[in-house]
Amino acid sequence: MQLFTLQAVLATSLLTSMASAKTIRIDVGQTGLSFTPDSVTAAKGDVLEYHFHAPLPHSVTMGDFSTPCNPAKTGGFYSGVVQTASGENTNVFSVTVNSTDPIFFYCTVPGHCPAGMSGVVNPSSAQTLATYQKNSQSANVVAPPAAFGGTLGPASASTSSTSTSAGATASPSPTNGGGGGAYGGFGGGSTGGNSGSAAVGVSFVHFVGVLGAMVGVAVLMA
Ligand SMILES: *[C@@H]1O[C@H](CO)[C@@H](O)[C@H](O)[C@H]1NC(C)=O
Ligand SMILES: [Cu+2]
Repeated sequence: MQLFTLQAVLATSLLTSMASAKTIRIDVGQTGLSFTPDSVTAAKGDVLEYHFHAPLPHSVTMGDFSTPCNPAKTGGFYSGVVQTASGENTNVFSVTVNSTDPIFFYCTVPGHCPAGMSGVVNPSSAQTLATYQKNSQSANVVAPPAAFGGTLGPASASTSSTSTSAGATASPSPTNGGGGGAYGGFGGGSTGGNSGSAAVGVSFVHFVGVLGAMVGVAVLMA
């Protein structure tokens, strides 16, 4: 009886640990040729969710620090070019973060990456966005042949327009007067996200501990 209770407690905390992956919203082309925010901290398992805005076509693809505006030589992702008629696109591009190594990303539409349309996940002191963008200014822009490495589809409930930026999408023009306020709010959230990544780290340790305990219980029951 006690073992079953213990199992229930362990299973619950296991689920709690696994639910701590974050969805990180990044707006694409909402404020000119830029990603907002253009620098984020993410843990393994977190999901980057790119939200595209009118009027210009944009894309997002993973690059390498050493070759700005060119696709990553191994792995990565590419959304394909996304055209948005007005406001915010109903589809978002979602990609899972698989490690805490720096991930540079940029827009493949001609001219955009050299103009500074790039960003980074988990920058390091050796690989900064400032250096990447400086080296991008004279780079040739290359796009992967086809979309891969993520999914293009409706946003998750937590970041959908209706729940976080109804004012921005209801606006018929992409001038984003209202959006500024909504995304100011998001900026605060992203700070929370940074401290959240520490929490995810703790959760992972917790998760490993829980796994160990479950193995112990299985041994006891055998
Ligand atoms: C993470 O792994 C998945 C599955 O292999 C892949 O599709 C995705 O592109 C990877 N994410 C990154 C940031 O490379
Ligand atoms: Cu672009």
